[in-house]
Amino acid sequence: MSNPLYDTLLGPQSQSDKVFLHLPDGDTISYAGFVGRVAQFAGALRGLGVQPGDRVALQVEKCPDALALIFGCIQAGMIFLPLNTGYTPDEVVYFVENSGARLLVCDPSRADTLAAEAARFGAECETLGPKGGSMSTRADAAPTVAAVEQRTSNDLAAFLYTSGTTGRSKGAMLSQHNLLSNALTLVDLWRFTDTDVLLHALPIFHTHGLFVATNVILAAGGSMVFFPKLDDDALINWMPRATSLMGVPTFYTRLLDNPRFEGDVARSMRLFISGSAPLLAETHRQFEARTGHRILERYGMTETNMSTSNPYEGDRRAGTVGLPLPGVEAKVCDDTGTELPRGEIGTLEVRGPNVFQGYWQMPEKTAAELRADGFFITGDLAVMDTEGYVTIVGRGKDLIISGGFNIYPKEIEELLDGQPGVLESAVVGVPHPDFGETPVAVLVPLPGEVLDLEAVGAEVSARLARFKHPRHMELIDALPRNTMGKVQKAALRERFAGLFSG
Ligand code: MLC
Ligand code: AMP
Repeated sequence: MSNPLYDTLLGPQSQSDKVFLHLPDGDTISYAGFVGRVAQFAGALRGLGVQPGDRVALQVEKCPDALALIFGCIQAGMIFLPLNTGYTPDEVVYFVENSGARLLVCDPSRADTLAAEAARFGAECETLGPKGGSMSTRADAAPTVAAVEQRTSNDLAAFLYTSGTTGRSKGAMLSQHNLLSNALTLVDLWRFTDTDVLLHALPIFHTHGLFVATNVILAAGGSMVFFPKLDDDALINWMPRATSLMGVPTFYTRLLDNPRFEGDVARSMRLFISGSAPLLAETHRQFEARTGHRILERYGMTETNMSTSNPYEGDRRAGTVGLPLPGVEAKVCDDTGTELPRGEIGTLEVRGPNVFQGYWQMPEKTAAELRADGFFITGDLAVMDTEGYVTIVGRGKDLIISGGFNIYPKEIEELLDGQPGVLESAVVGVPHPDFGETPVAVLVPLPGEVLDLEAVGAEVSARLARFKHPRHMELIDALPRNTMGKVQKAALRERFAGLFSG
């Protein structure tokens, strides 16, 4: 029997007393303890009748049991779908329906709203939170040893939903091999070992916190300090006992803004990694001046895991995302997929064992982004220099990244356009000192209508996760358009450029 992800990430340490998780209150969970808890969740899932290959959707707060449930899915051969805890019930129900999930595990506070909705689509609902829930109770009653379901490298391990510039979110299908090959490459490239202690303050529903941070630590046999969320003071308190940090750029700007982040607080650290959004070269420089450490920036996507990274040894170049990972090909292309000469700007395409298997039940969307020869069209505009260093210079896709969360303007515009009294709208990303970018909306009222922006805001709050809410909404007589009738978003971006960072 084999299950490559389970065997590689959990198998070697299953009897070990070594600490896997340090919890901020001082408690610890050993590898053996974690593996036992994972087995209990595998047993609980099986007890509910969930079968190998079934989808399990999770919208749960970050806590050790949430992580054990995810690995319980791996042990029992189920496909897990981790969901942003900020999503509204409307958003969650879409994922349950689209994925055909057999089970939804949500926070106990949400069960009343979500259970009936999930049932409409044939999914059962269980609960789990930092203080327990029905799923944890089921796990408590299950044995700490359980069979490991046979899986091959090509079997699917996870669906990660990602929005697009058109239509609803798509489930990116990730195989065991996608996840495992990337984790092993990163362990090697970034020199992770069993002596590493990673400060883990990222959410565990995205590629960064789950597949990069957690899988790398498990594959290396290291430990992590498992914070429920980013708290820069807590990071600073733990830093002298840690070796590494992975974060989005907001982590680094918040650390730099904290007067306690000084002196030799980072003395035991060997590596600071940034990704998921552009790190300003200025932040890179300030961080080096303060700590002596050059942040290692890397680049990835939900569909590809990690694709490029600055080197561990060698030149970490501020403003670049480094070189293609070993085993990953990256090229800068024109619209037809023809590679452009070095130094020219085009769309970045990547191919390798990291690239996903396609979008769940959306063959036409898969075909539009994944070429027949295996290259994935990232939609990011990039330039590659003669040494192979890649710089992301912009986005071909209409996307805003706020504090590492992706926001597709189209989704907000569709909601705004549907509000009473709205003729049309446009949403653009503008610079924000904390989140990097944040959405701003302009709305054109129907002729003769008086628009109530407060009512529009209330509808946005009810329907969309908080991080997607425009931080500013403004009425406008007409959208700026070019002669072809296309909305000139660049003009709007310019108009609001100084709104938060003036
Ligand atoms: C929280 N809020 C956000 C937000 N995060 N708003 C916009 N953008 C965000 N990213 C909201 C909260 O709901 C709150 O609303 C208010 O903003 C302030 O909250 P906060 O307490 O300051 O936020 P905090 O919890 O500190 O979160 C900020 C953050 C967090 C940046 C630390 O968002 C975060 O951990 N981001 C990481 C995302 C991530 O992991 N991305 C990886 C994607 S994978 P209110 O109403 O209460 O004021 C990927 C591939 C790759 O991209 O390459 O890695
Ligand atoms: P997601 O779909 O949430 O995985 O987000 C992936 C997107 O984040 C990429 O397509 C890029 O636009 C962006 N991204 C990730 N890492 C970086 C980085 N280091 N620099 C710039 N953009 C990044």
